[in-house]
Amino acid sequence: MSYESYELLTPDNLSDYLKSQPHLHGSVDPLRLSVREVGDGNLNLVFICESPGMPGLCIKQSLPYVRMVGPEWPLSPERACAEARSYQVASEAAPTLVPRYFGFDARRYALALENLSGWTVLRSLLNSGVPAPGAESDAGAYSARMVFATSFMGLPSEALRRQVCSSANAELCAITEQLVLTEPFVDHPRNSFFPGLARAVEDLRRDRHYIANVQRLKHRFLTASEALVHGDLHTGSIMVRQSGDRQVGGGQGGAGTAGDRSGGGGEGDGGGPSRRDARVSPTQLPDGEGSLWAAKVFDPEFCFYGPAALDVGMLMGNLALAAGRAAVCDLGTQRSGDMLAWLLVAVERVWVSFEAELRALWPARTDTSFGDDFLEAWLLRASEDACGYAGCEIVRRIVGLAKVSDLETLDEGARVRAQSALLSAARRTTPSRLAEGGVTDEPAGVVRAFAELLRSELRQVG
Ligand code: SR1
Ligand code: MG
Repeated sequence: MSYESYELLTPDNLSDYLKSQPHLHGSVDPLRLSVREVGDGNLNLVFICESPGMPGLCIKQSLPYVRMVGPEWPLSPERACAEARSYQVASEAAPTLVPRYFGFDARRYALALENLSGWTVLRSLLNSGVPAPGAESDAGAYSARMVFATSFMGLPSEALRRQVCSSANAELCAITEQLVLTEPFVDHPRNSFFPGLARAVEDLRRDRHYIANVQRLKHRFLTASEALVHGDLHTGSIMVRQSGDRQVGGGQGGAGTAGDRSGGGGEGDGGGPSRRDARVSPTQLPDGEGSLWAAKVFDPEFCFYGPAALDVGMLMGNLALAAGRAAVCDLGTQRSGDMLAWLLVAVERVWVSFEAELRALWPARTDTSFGDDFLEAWLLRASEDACGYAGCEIVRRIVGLAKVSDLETLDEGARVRAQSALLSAARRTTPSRLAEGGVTDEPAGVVRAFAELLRSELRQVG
């Protein structure tokens, strides 16, 4: 590995470290500091630093190895440079949808970020049986804004080529290539699952049509440098907080430009001729009473120039995993049903928001020789990619190394029931199988077909 050795931060040395970072003293006072290490992810150290009467800070430092495995799996801390790049772009392109970014210390591989102590990790909230309407739309809008700002849509071609060259994140991409797009589909020592799932896993691996689509998606992961994507957008990479109330039928749920929570329907502005609002209108999706939630996306250390729909797809897959949990969890019949219903709607809304935000931004594209018909074709393929990546994410979180608490905290019987249903749904995420279940000549129809097949698989496992 080619990085210089560096001192790891600890609760004991953070005060001295922060003294050496005067630009952070508006957020914390190094002399009156309390520090908590809160990193519960797979890779890094994360410290919440607070001083009385001040906003506080989050300091995130990359470890030189994979935390979930230990020093025997070395990993260059330079992924923190990639994460800094993503925050830099997001601070301009989607400032309300990410934590505030205070800068990067390249000597210590440490990022300084907004303290989100009042916020909750979306996965934890969902595991406790609480829906977060609004958060899924924010996440879809985040992805769209990043795609627009970093792709051919928002960048002149020379700048785009330079960005592609300077944004490689090879070591982390290799992890995703292995853990998400390769190992779960073959016999590999890092995989594990209950014996009750062996038949379903075997069937999936022998399904040549499905595996060919996984390989198409892996090939796109390797070669399609469309946009600077987050690369690991799951429900553990999103913080949420209640942001207000909404009214029944208020139409706040889906396609509003993120941050604009005031206008009925919130369709954003800049509508050009290619916007087909009727086809993606949030009023197609059930809306309800209750709280609205705001989201902030964090942890973009896996970012790279890749397929534009990777992020929405991964998130849709993780919402599907949460739906698997809701289908077998007993929260009381009414609450379980509501939770499952919301999660299935949320899968669609991630896409609806992504699509609507891109359509709203499209009139401002840099190269208007790309016309509206091109956008339609691009969105259609993106929706197929999104469903495909959702399927891969489902499979890898069930079969592969990095599991999710949504399912791991269930007892064996419930877990196998939910996982079997989810694997069946994943196998149907190829474009032609989705076409059997719905109207798939339009992007929102492709994603609706995915949500419908999840609904029908999960209906049977409760
Ligand atoms: C070895 S890292 C395992 C997983 O953790 C990260 O959050 C990514 O999802 C990766 O696949
Ligand atoms: Mg992570």
